Amino acid sequence: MATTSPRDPSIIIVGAGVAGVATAVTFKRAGFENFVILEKGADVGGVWFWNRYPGLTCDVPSQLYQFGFAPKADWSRIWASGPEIQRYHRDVVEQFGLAPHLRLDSEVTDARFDGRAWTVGTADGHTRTADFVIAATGVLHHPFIPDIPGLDGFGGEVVHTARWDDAIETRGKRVAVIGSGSTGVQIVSALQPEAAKLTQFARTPQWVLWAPMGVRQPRLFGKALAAAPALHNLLYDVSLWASGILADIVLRPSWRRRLVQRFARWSLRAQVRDKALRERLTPDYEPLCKRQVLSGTYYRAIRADNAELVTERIAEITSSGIRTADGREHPVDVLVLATGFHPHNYMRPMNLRGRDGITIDEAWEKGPMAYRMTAIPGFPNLFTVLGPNSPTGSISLQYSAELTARYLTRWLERFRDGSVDTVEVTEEATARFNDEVAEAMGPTVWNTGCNSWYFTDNNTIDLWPFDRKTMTAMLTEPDDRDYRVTRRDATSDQAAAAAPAEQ
Ligand code: NA7
Repeated sequence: MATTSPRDPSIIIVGAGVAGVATAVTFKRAGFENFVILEKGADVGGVWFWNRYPGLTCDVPSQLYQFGFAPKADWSRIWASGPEIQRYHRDVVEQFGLAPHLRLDSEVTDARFDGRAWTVGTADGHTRTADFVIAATGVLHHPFIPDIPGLDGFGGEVVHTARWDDAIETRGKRVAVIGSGSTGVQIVSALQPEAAKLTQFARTPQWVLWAPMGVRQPRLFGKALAAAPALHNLLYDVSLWASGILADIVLRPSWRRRLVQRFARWSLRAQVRDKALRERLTPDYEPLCKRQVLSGTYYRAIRADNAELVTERIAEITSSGIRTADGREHPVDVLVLATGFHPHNYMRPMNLRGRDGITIDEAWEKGPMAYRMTAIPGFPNLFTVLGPNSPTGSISLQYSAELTARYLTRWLERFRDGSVDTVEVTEEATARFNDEVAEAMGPTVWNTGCNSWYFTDNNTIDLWPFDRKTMTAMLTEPDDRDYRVTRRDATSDQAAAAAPAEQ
């Protein structure tokens, strides 16, 4: 741990996934080293640590799904596998010297602001204090277990994809997969070839855009990028720019959107000739409305002789299988829940108490909200990275996390130079930002009449409805008018000089 000056802000970063690692490296590079990263898992990587199901692949090309500060030339595939991405996070932690800051198996259970600093407790009974808390707790990390009658009494193996157990044998077994999102599609493709029978229970069909997800990145290409870092940086910048086209497609109706939607319809028509099956695979909403699923193998898998698509509603789970509403029994040995997550929990169920004891549940009574994804009224010196309204459906998450972290260093700098002790976003600025978000959501494809995990219980869409340029403009320099800043007088400054984060 680096030595600290009296005004060196002590920081607790919660989470060592994409957001936490981006934040830690950004802070370190900006000269803030007095931080500790608390991670509840046994390793870094966040979703890439927790998710290990067969077939796990990132649906963003690897040359874009990486940190701007840590370009990786030698990805083995154009769309990297989960394990390779997790290894990448471990390598980045190593490369940027984050290991001494990292506390694994440290789940934060509560955090309380006392008017001056934060006290953060972990499940192992440890308590730490810090000037700032950064909640980099991610979005898709609390598995959603459906409330289906009889689930508890099932006699075979049950596993949620986000808690995969390598000991589970699916080869030669009758496997049922519930769910048809990205995960359901990937795991059906992976398990079908060796299962005795693969039955997928799809409550809502999804558009599946054809993409050659298994294609390898040519070795020579990786070598060329490694040999020419300038070229590699250029490729990254071009990829970021090109991803702006995707943002434009989802944000506004245009011929570009229609073209992609036609491609989605073609993907189904071209790969599923059987009219009856095609009909059951055809969604009744626009392509791109839900999180778009990509696959080059799914339709082949579900057409296979040992596969069956069941669109009938599940009535109950029995001790030996699944009974659908039409009274049919589907015998099952292994039941796979590809049923997604509670995506709007963020740092909850952490017991988070801000100014005057306000809890995060009280602050988020009307759903999770944060000014520009990062600041919450009532919670001074606490910021989220990839918090509410993060661009999970449009802009690079790594770009967004790094940008947000750099923005936060502005406050850390002002804390260090003594011009700020506590900083809290105002209610007005947050409400204004939320109004802008609500208005901008209007023409987005997410708002065209489907039910997706993007929607909160309050029927708002928890995504970023602006382009990358707007995001960059919003998160470059804090606007003082949107914040309430306090500064203790010089005497108390000296008395209460920031304590380094307890290790
Ligand atoms: P998703 O996209 O939230 O998909 C969950 C799936 O589970 C979806 O098909 C749901 O059907 C289905 N589901 C949930 N509850 C039930 C019940 N009770 N009965 C039947 N089916 C159910 O999660 P994923 O893990 O696939 O993907 C999450 C993200 O990870 C993905 O978007 C990428 O960003 C990466 P529904 O559509 O609600 O009818």
